[in-house]
Formats: sequence, C-alpha cells, structure tokens
Amino acid sequence: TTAAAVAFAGAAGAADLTVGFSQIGSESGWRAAETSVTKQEAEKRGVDLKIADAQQKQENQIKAIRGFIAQGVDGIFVAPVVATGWDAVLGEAKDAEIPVILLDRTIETSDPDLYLTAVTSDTVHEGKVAGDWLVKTVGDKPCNIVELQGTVGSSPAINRKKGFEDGIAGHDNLKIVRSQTGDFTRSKGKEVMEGFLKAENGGKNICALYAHNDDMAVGAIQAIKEAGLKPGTDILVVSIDAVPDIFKAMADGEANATVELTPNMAGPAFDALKEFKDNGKAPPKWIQTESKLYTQADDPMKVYEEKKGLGY
Ligand code: GYE
Repeated sequence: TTAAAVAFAGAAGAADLTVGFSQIGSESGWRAAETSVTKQEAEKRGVDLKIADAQQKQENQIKAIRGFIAQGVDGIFVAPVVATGWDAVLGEAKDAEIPVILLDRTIETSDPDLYLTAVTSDTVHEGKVAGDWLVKTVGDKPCNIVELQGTVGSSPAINRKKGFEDGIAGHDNLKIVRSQTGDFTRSKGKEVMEGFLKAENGGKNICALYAHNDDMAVGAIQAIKEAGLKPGTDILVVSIDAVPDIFKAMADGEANATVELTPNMAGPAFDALKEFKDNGKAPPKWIQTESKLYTQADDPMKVYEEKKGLGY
C-alpha cells in the first residue's frame, strides 16, 4: 500500500458525515465569510460538504435541496433566502428522514418538525440594540432616520425592522422618514441612499441612517460623501454584521456603530447534527448566537485586524 492510498483511506474514514448546504449567494461580506467558515468547520471535522450557491433565488434553493435528498446526504443545511414557502420541500426531506438545519435565517411554518434546529442570532434583538444606541446617542434632538432594509421577505429584514422600531418607540423626536430595501448589497445600498439624499434636501434633513447590514451602510457612506456630507457626523450611521470594512469606516469616523453577527453558524450546526446522528439526541430548537454592540470607542482598527482572517 502506498502512503497516498493510506492517506486517502484515512480521509475517507473520517468523512462519516455528508452534508449538503444550500447557501443563498454572496450578497454581502458577511455571507462570503459564512461560506468560508462553513468550509473550514467541515474540514476540521472531516465532514464531506457539498455547497450549492442559489444566487439569491428560492427556486434554486428548492432544486438544490431536492438534489441533496436524491443523493441521500446525512444532513441538509439551509440559509433560507425568504421566510415563507418551504413546507413542501422540507416535507420531502422529512419523508426521506434527512435532518434539516437552518442557518442564520428562519422560516415561517406551521410544522416545527420540518427542521431539527435553527442556528441564528436574535435578529429582533439586533435591531433593538441598534435603535437603543441611536436613542442614547441623539438624546432630545429631533432626528429624521432613513432605513435601508434587507432582502424583502427575509427573516432578518422583517425582524431587524421590528426590533429597531421597538427600540425607538416612545421617543417621538426620532422618526423613520424613509425606508426601502437595499437587498443586503453594497451597490443597492448606495443607489437607494442616493435617492434618500435627493428626496431629503440633499441629505440636510437626514440625521441618521439605519442599515440592516454593514454592506449597505458601506455603499450608503459612499453616497453620503458624494453628496458632500460627512457620514458619521452629519449623518450618523448604525448597522449590523461587524464586517471588517465597517471597522475601517468607524476608525475613519465615517460609521458609528455595528452589531456583531458571527459568521460561524455551521460549527454549532455540525455538532448538533453529529450528536443527533450518533446518539439520537435532539438539540434545542434554537441555537442562539451572540449579538454585541461595537462603537468608535472600541478600538475599531484593532477589531478590523482581528476580524481579517476569520473567514473575511
Ligand atoms: O446580516 C446579511 C446577509 O441572514 C442574518 O444576511 C443574515 C444576513 C446578514 O446577507 O449581511
């Protein structure tokens, strides 16, 4: 037997789990990091991972899930692009006795048995943290807010909107004057922000931007600068994810705060799946990741350096 053959046998033996991952796409820096971290976490555990990129389309996700079922994988991970419309395909996975784990976004269904667990942050809470920060920061001043929403119908867009509204509720000096989707992308964030600026007296009527993710905020910051205003001072900027680029912007005084979202959703998901497969032990229905607020006071350049390399 050659050394190569031995190494090959070893690798095959370690791959005791095959997992199919239906990923949304690569709309944001956070999403790209999640994909790379998922690969790293699979490799650490010797999991044979098959990733299907859905290019933002639910129909592609449904096809990919059907493909994984046909291949007889041991488990399926899904980051559901929108919250509704999963019952039929997840029912097929259930009939095939293949456990499904939701990553980073949740679904609306009347049958909780359609998935084993969901590894996500509390996206309502994230929005509330952002809203609370803004309330504290503006004090009694009147403040017109513009909001860049995430993908229409996605659980984080629905929940981050709600949480933020909860956060500013009862503070009548804070008012959301415009709210539109930027689809979680940098380019759309910039484009929609340009519209907001034009509609609000070149931006002079805007006191703060709340973006459902950092990438849209980064695009919007560019638009604010091009309009001749100073992001971070003329217009406060608060967003969610904690990608490296937002820490750079914070270090430059152009962004004010972000709420951290770990790109490592897959690590806990692999562990839960293995425990379930090996010992029949079902995980809790929700494995919640942390949400931490960062501001300019938190040494953004240091955090930037730390973040680089963690999948980003
Ligand atoms: O915040 C955003 C992404 O689903 C919670 O999706 C996730 C969001 C994340 O594209 O950047």
